Amino acid sequence: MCDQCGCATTPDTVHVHDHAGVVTTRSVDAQSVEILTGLLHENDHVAAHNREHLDRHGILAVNLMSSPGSGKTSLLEATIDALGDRHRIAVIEGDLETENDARRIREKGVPAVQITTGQTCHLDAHMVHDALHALDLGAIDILFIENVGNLVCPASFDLGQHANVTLLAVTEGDDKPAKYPVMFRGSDLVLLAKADLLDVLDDFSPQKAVGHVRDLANPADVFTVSARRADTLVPWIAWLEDRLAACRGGMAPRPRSHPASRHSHHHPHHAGAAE
Ligand SMILES: Nc1nc2c(ncn2[C@@H]2O[C@H](COP(=O)(O)OP(=O)(O)OP(=O)(O)O)[C@@H](O)[C@H]2O)c(=O)[nH]1
Ligand SMILES: [Zn+2]
Ligand SMILES: [Zn+2]
Ligand SMILES: [Zn+2]
Repeated sequence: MCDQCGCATTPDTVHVHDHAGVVTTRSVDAQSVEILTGLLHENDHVAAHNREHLDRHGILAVNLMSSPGSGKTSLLEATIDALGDRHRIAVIEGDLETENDARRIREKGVPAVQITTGQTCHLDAHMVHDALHALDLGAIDILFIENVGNLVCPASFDLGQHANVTLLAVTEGDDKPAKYPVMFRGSDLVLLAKADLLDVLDDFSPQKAVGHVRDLANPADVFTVSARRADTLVPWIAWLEDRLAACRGGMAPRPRSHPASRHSHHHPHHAGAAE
């Protein structure tokens, strides 16, 4: 059983994400664990370098994560409508394929860099570094990094962000924090998304969702939002502006999941399975 992706594995294989986005399968032995640990170590170094770039420019960088289709891009579109007049926003979009999300953001008049990861199920610090150099950092106040839709792997790769924000759509069930503890334990904010659907999804309990986050010893705020109702975004916008003020004051926050906790990250997987 894979300790990260949750899928069944043969016990003797491990897949290695390298920073070019290539996934290879190797036997689990001392050497491959060493290679994997080394790659994650290198990722953390690049992430720290990214954070230096961002801090130098007083930019707030938010890593947005969720399952596929939970509403990350829709929330960004609504956030740009709510905040775009007051602050300069830019977006890095991560998807396996297509430029669709970056196109949606650009239609709002906001710069967006699309990263297509191909086989890789998460963004890493090298990909984000390349994207940072494609942006004008002097012209950005808030940078959103929309990670690949996946509740597992993105939790293990530091990108240089200041905060982790995880969406949990009310269509997904309120037990997701219990099932995907690494991601929800490392979240600085949890957004219960698509809240306009709560009336018809009577089995989703926001209180239970909050309880599952607390069970992970995470005191993070949990807000209920709908991309379709601007009034629901007020606490989210205030949360962003608080952290932006901290970045500008030289007190940039650090994300909850610290790189040190990831150095033993092993990522066993199906032999030869597509990721
Ligand atoms: N009712 C409702 N639907 C929403 C809301 N937000 C997003 N959706 C719908 O959910 C679907 C997926 O939304 P996206 O914003 O593309 O989701 P995503 O998380 O960016 O998806 P990936 O990038 O593919 O992981 C679309 O059909 C949206 O219209 C919301 O607040 N309410
Ligand atoms: Zn998206
Ligand atoms: Zn650089
Ligand atoms: Zn994986």
